[in-house]
Amino acid sequence: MADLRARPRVTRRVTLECAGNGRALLEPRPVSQPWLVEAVGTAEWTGTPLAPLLRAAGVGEGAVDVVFTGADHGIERGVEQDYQRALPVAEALRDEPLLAYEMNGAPLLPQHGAPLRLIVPGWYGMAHVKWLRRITIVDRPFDGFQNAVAYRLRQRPDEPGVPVTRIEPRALVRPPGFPDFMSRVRVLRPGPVILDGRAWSGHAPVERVEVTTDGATWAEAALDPVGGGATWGGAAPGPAEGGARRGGDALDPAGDDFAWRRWTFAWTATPGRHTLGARATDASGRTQPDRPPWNRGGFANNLVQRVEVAVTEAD
Ligand SMILES: Nc1nc2c(c(=O)[nH]1)N[C@H]1C(S)=C(S)[C@@H](COP(=O)(O)O)O[C@H]1N2
Ligand SMILES: [Mo]
Repeated sequence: MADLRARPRVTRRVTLECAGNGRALLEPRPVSQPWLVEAVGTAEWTGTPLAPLLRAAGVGEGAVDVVFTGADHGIERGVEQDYQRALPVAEALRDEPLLAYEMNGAPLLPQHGAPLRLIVPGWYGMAHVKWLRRITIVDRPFDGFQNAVAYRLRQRPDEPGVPVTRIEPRALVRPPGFPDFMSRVRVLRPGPVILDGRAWSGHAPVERVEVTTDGATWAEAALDPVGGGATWGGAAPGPAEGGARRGGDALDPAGDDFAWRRWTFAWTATPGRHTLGARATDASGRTQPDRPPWNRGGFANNLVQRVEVAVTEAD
């Protein structure tokens, strides 16, 4: 660890989303962690870039995959294993991946992978191997469980499927008002309200967020400038307050490229029931579907979110 800390140090704000986020909204429902839309967050990660370390170790001509091994060991679907995930060598040698030992300006916590974890900006959570113990460059495609069996998009059990890689675009609405305990419907008063939320994609920067307040027609939302301190949830500081960052280090020049962005939309709430939603489109043209993209593992379901609200009569 002392050698790693002595290497160049960078800080990047990265949105990390579990590939299973949205799984519990699928029908039939795949049996695994029943995430709705909550399995996502953004943090500032500080560590040392991976690529220079790999180059220093020597990447041979025939290098194909880079395998990251965590310290956790268990059984999944009958297979005893260490948690291991491989990245294609070209991905591992990009500028973005880092070996992180700090999170939000504090030492990395045990539950987030202390003492050292891999951060692969833009990729779904399974790639960000925690509790790193070993990094191995291999000269053939890695066939470990988490790459070859678990994280694949399949319609049928007997097909090889497509590997799960980068995060599909998604926008979330910060539920306005306050909740009704049992139904979870959000209750708010009539009148003008600023709706807001977050939008992200692991493929390319988010270019556009559209909002619906009737569940059917769409209008353009405003995107906050990149950065701006919208990392820790709650009431995000507006652009005027600028970077209300808590971390110790300045962000890297490209340190915001894979972090979510805040969006806002001015709405006048009228009495009655409304269905709110937001839809992100990124610079690669990818956007969010209205029908859930079903697969056996329940991965990458970036279905447009629906938030039911009940606006009260004027007081
Ligand atoms: N060693 C190890 N790393 C791991 C995992 C794991 O089970 N073991 N789970 C992965 C998955 S599926 C996700 S979504 C993220 C979650 O990161 P967090 O616990 O910091 O939120 O860790 C990833 N890294
Ligand atoms: Mo995950």
